[in-house]
Amino acid sequence: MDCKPSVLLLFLFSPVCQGHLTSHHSNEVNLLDSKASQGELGWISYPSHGWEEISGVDEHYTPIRTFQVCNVMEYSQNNWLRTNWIPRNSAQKIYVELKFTLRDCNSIPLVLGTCKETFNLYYMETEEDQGDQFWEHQFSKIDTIAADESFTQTDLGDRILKLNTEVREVGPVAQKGFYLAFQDVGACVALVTVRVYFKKCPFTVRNLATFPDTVPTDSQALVEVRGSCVNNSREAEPPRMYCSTEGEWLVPIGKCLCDVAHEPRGVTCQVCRPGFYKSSPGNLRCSKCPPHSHAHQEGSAHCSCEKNYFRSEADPSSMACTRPPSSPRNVISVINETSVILDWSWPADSGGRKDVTFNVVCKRCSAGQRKCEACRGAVRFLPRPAGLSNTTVTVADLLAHTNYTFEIEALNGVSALSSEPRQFATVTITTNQAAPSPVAVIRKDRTSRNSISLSWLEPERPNGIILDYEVKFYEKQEQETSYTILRAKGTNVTLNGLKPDTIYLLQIRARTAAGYGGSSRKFEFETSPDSFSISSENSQVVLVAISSAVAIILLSVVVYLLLGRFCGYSKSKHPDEKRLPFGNGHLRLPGIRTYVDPHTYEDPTQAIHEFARELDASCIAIDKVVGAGEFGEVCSGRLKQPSKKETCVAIKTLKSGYTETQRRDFLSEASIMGQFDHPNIIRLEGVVTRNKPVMIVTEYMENGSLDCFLRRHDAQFTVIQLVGMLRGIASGMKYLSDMGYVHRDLAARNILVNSNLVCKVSDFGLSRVLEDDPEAAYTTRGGKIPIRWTAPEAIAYRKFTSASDAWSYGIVVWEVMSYGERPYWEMSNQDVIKAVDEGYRLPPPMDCPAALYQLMLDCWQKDRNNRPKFDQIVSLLDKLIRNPSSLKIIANAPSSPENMLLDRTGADIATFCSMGDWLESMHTLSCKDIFNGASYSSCNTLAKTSTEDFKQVGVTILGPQKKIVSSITALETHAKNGPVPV
Ligand code: ACK
Repeated sequence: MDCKPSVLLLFLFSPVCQGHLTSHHSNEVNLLDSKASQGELGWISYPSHGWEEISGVDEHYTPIRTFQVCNVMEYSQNNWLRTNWIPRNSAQKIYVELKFTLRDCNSIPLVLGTCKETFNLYYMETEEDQGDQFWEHQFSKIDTIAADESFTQTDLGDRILKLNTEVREVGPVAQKGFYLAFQDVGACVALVTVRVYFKKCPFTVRNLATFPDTVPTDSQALVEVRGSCVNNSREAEPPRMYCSTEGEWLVPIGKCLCDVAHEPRGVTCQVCRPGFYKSSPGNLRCSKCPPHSHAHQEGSAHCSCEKNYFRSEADPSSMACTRPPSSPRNVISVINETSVILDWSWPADSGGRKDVTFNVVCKRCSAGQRKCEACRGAVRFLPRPAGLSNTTVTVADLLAHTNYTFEIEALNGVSALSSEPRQFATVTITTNQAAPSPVAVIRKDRTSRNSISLSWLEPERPNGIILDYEVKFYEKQEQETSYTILRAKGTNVTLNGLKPDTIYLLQIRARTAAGYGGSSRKFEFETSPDSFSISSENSQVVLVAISSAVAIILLSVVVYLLLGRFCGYSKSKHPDEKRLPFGNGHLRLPGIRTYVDPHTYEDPTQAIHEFARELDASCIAIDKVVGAGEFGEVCSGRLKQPSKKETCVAIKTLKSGYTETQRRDFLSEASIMGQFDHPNIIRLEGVVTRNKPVMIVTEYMENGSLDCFLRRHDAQFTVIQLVGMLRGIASGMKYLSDMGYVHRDLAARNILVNSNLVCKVSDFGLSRVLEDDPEAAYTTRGGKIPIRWTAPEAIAYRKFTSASDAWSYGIVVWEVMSYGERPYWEMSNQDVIKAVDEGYRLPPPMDCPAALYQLMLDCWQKDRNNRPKFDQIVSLLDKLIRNPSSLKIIANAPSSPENMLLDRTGADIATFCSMGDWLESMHTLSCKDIFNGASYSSCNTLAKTSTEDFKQVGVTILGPQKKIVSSITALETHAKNGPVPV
């Protein structure tokens, strides 16, 4: 056997080998580890000269037991090595890890072709240890094991040991235990270690739940495992996890929460430390006790308040403990006869709370303040005596010349919890002289046909010596239009000279040195019937007849006056009702009057004489110059025509040195105006063409042009008045559009206002369109157009229609509602065109009713067909006037910003970062300075700025303020909705 090869170098481990000797994973449970055995393993070797057990050392020079066989020189090898009985434990599937070396047959010289390079692995399950019995055929083969590596020969002839590691799975195993067996059929192999293990999911804690050691099943199915919450925690959602066949925990679901007064620390829930608390279950850390509270013990759910500090029931445990407020300070009283206004300062210490309120107790005191008693119920507190959130109260109905003490106490949410004595601020006052209270009781003592005797009781509170009583009476029927007043020294009076059988109403009031007291309520008395009077039935008939007649007359007068005085409310005479002289072969539609362009007349003088009356210059007296027009001065004066009343007139003159074209253009306005007859169109009285200066005489409008008028009377009209004016303008425009006349320059400056606030459309002309209007600017196409008032299609391609007039009307509405503000403020015409084209629109003026802003937006529809017609505008405004509550919803109220379209005022608002930038772009630098100093810097702050805020920072000049507020509305809308193009 000397020539028998050996496994050699079995225990010399090269560095390459060391990597294979990995440590076991924590989820592997060993059933057998040959390495762990120090002594003989005692495995059965059959035949006995096959496998032999040898002692060696591992890489750490720890002694280990190994088995080797190397009968390569002999034929028909069948050497078995059987392990001891291995209990299965709870394993369902076992793993066999073999570490071995194997010589490669080429490295063995002189082998006779019997050399093998594999061996076989077997197992056998049994319910119990079978001792030394061994029957080869009872074993089942697991696998043939070949070496990945083997002994190899280097060039130098050295052999290097390669340690192979092979793992095989066996399962399912079901019996109590099993044996492994290794069959060698002629290889040169050394079994260095044999390890048998199974896998498990090891005990773990996830989401504060513990999961026990779990052995996976042999199949691929996951094992669902329910976790248990760690100590001091409770299930928020049942904790679960899955154990995989590889012994890994998967998919943690659910969790546990640490109990009150406990916090998570690592995988446990621990009590809160002293000074900390936790009032609800959860996995947050314990919180530090809030101010004025403490937790001396560990594990506190709440912190207790320090002495004299409290927590109200509604206070959360995270809130600091608080205390009652100190007393109010600096009480001031302002006495007004028998009422007093008390005013005080906030307490120096509000106790750390915001819910401070005040109670006021009234005490009536004797002179010297020695004895005080609670005031009786008659005293009135405004708004109330207790629970005051403001630092003021008015106390009324006190007695005159009386001393009062008021105790003012500040309270907060914890005042009721404190046993400390309460602190008051007191103020003592003495009321003044006061007028007497009203006479409450009047009695009828005697009545006759012509007189009534009455008596009454002195007022409950005379508040001084009553000098006399005033007795006022009148016939009930006359409704106080005429009445009689008597004075009585005492408390009775006889009213003489009354009508028989008539009801009288009567009121009495007492007078002291302090003046008259309040009047009594109205008392009703009736005189005795007159025996000679007509029967009561007849008298009623007569009375009804008389009253009806009077009512009808009154009504007629009122209607007549209204018709004549208010443009907004008046029913205008229909244009067709008065026929004007037409002729000249122009096309007329039957029944519909249309406007005739005077330029279509070959001879313009003919047009003038067709439509305008020639006035005798001697009938006209010029008083003064009121303005300047394109062709000459505008004067006021008087017109006295034969057999007519003298009237005030406006006189437009044509300045001397005019050309024939200028004369024609000047008079064309009269030719146009003369065709119109409507209460809201300026009325032409006539022209003077035969004398010089040539004049156009119109009715006089006392208040001049609307834009200046509104600027002069900023914020002085009610919304209804403004809507009335707009209604008048719309009515005039309806008339013009019905006539087929397109105004082209409708703007507040071209509306005149008379003394009754009636608005009339003026400034008619042809070539004048826009020649004499200072607002008109040349467009790229050469026309001169008042850009800000003009519809986009008229600017772009001179498409002037009644629909473009409607656009201008929308601008007029904006001008009126903003009291003559300049549309688009200081933006350049080019910017206006661009902004409007991009879909942006003027924002609503301040306090503008939403309905009117909607009307503006409708007028500013890009598609002119979608704009309202003037008749629709008139009926809309009529409806608003009839239903004034519809005007109460304000367009610029933040509640309805979605209705508002944007004004970008020439620049992208989003690009302005500060109020300063914005204002700079608006050219209101004086305001900018103010704002910079007042920390109105961010757009957000700006958007929240109210008119009140502006007042505070000193922007009180109405122009810029309005401008800014409008811009703010735009900003606000922008901030909320982003830009909203139409
Ligand atoms: O705003 P105003 O005072 O009103 O200034 C202008 C100025 O003449 C130039 O147009 C005034 N004006 C024009 N027509 C009339 C009129 N019919 N009645 C009173 N003022 C008028 C206008």
